[in-house]
Amino acid sequence: MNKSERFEAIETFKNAYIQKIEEVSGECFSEASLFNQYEALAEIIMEKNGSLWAKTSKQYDEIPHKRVYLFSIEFLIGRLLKAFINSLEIEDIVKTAISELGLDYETILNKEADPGLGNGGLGRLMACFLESSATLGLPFHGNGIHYQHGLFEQKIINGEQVEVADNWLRHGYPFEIRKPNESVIVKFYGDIHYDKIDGVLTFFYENYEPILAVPYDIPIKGYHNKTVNSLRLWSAEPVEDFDLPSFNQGQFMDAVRHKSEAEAITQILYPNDNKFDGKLLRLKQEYFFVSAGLQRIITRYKRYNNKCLDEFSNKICIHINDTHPALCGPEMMRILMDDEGLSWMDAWRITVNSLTFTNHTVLPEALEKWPVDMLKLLLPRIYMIIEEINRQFLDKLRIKYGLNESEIAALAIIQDEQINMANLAVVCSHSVNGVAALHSKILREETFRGYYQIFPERFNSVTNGVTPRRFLINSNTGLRDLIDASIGTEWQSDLFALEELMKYAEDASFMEKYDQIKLTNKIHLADYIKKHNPVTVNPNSIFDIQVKRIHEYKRQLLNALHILDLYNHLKENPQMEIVPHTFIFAGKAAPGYYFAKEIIRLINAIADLVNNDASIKDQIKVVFLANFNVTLGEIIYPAANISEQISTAGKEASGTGNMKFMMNGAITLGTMDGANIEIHEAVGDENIVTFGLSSDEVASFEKSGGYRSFEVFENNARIQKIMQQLIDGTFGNFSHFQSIYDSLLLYNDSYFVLKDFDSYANAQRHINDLYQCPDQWFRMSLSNVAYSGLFSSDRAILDYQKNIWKTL
Ligand code: CRA
Repeated sequence: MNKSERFEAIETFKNAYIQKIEEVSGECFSEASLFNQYEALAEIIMEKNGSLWAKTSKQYDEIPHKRVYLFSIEFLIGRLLKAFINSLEIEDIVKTAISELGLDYETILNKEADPGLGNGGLGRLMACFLESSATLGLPFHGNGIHYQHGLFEQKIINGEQVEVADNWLRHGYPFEIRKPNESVIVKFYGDIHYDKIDGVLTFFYENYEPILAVPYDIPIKGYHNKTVNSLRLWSAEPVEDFDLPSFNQGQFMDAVRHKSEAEAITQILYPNDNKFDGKLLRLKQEYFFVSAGLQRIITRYKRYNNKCLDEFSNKICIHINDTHPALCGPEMMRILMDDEGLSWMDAWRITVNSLTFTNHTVLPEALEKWPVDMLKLLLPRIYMIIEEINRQFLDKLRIKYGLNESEIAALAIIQDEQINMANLAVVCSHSVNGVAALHSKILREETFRGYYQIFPERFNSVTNGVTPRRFLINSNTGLRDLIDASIGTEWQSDLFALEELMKYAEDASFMEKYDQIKLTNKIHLADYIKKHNPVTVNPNSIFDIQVKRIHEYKRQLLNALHILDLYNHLKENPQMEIVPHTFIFAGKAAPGYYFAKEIIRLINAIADLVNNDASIKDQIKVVFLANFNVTLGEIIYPAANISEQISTAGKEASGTGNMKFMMNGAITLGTMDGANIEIHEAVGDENIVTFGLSSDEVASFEKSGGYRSFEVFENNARIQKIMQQLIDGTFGNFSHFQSIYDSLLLYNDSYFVLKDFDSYANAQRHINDLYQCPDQWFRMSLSNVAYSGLFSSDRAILDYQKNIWKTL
């Protein structure tokens, strides 16, 4: 764009914007509120998306490629306005126009709600996958739930987590389009009768409760291209708003009861990460979006394929994201047989050939197992189908594979009057994958060992990835501009090209600019901290950051106890000097997870103690930032020096925060777990700091009933001191941490916190030394950026295409 074209574009935008502000507010431009300014900008951008959206759908219909539908109970998409503006390549025009109108671009963007329609890594991964697919121009759509309330907002009051309902739709959401004419009915409860009609067994489903599923579509815009895909979220509504007969009989409460019961299904996201809690309403949610999504996909497919389903699995792939949508198997069977009249055999062939499944966890407490009675009552026809899938599968194990009864029992879908959803998903899909190399190995050798023996060809592995657009290009603009100026812009769509940065590893002027950018990002985060917490942090200190859900296996406790130990050290050695450290935490605990909440309380108690003790001369500061979400992450990742990835080895399937930090030049301090192992391989031993037990060591301790934490305690005076401090009034007379103390000592420390303590403390000391060699530190940091190509979700999507969906 030359100078006069640019000028023209800015003027045109200004006029359109002024007009739009007046349209949305009914006020003249100067009177309109900040929210009106945001609404108007969102509308203009949605109009631009809209025409590309329509064109993309038309193109997909004309040149029919295999389509992939990603079924997931969570999609954590983050704010969209800035991402849209950047992907449309109009940021410069919009920013300049807005500032020339005397308004503030960033403040306007901050009016957008951050839709919290997911708990953590799993939901955010799906959002990255959607963005990458659109950027790669692939027909790939999401299918999920339109939660009225997303993940709770976290407040920290007196050091404790307090949950506040999230009402992201309060002021409306400008990026969704409601499509009532594409609604479908989902049926719950009722009775099944069957009859032979003309020799064919036919099922009748009666007395069911119909719920209306209404889709809301959100555009997923590709970066710097014209592709716009869809994320379809289903909302539950009553088939009829109001039960008029009850109302007429004066039963006013009954008349509205049906409405609120229906709406309850999509009212709220369950706030658990990596934990199954077995509630009936959750089962309703799972079936609801599975059934609505599949019905619509099959109807649409028939419309474009002469009503014939033979080729369905060559043209459609339904991807089951963890087990929450595992009812896709039986539901697809139901639709194909009961609604479409196919035989069991034909329906089964199409179902298995269409479905693929990703497992995201091996934690036993996360594995979904629904009681048979609950499923039978809520979904009687689906239960019948699961029973039959199970019966046929077990017969096959007996006859074809010659397994004995105990081997068969281990692979059954129905076990101890429960439906094992992971087993159901494996049996109904033609591909099963883990999300990092170690995790996939554990799936093959442990979790799904028996399945791997009979279906080795079904097993795959795809290491997770994150989108560099959201987590580097749009959120670390300083680094983006430096990279662009140094190696061109190709890396933005091929992240492997970042390797070229290594040619600057010895370049002093590059290093100076690079370090300056990190400092600017740290100042930005320090300002945020100052606004939200009663502490001032030093931007020249090491920013050592752990942000993720609070979970015992992620071991925020190890980090916190080490800080307490470091503090003790400084107190005992007043002459000692370390590189100043700022330890930053953020993350939500599930509301019912008492222990995780205690960990938050402990971190805040340590922060109080350390931050207010002048004797340690500001050498360490501790910060817990409230309400971690995608938006806050975008401020945090670019500012990190150290990325804490310290889970008990074998427990973190992959991790994705580790990748976001790495891309922004943070050095991983991690265990050999999940994708840390691949990060280690990518950057080399000298550019990462690892510590702790290996997953094999953890597993072997676990097999022999754990290790003896008390022995570690007895032989380590430093550990004795910090343990004592948990219960001796160090944090105030009424502030004890007995449950933490007990879990580490009485209950044998199931997550190996004390066992790994020394190794972690050594790793921390090593970091302290490394930071004092600026050249080396710079090379380590740059290597992390340069070798992050493997961790782009573009690469992950290409792997899925090639090895799993077979769409390449
Ligand atoms: N909690 C894993 O624990 C992984 C993500 C995405 C998780 C993470 O290690 O990076 O999935 N598992 O694959 C999960 O949600 C139900 O299981 C997660 O986010």
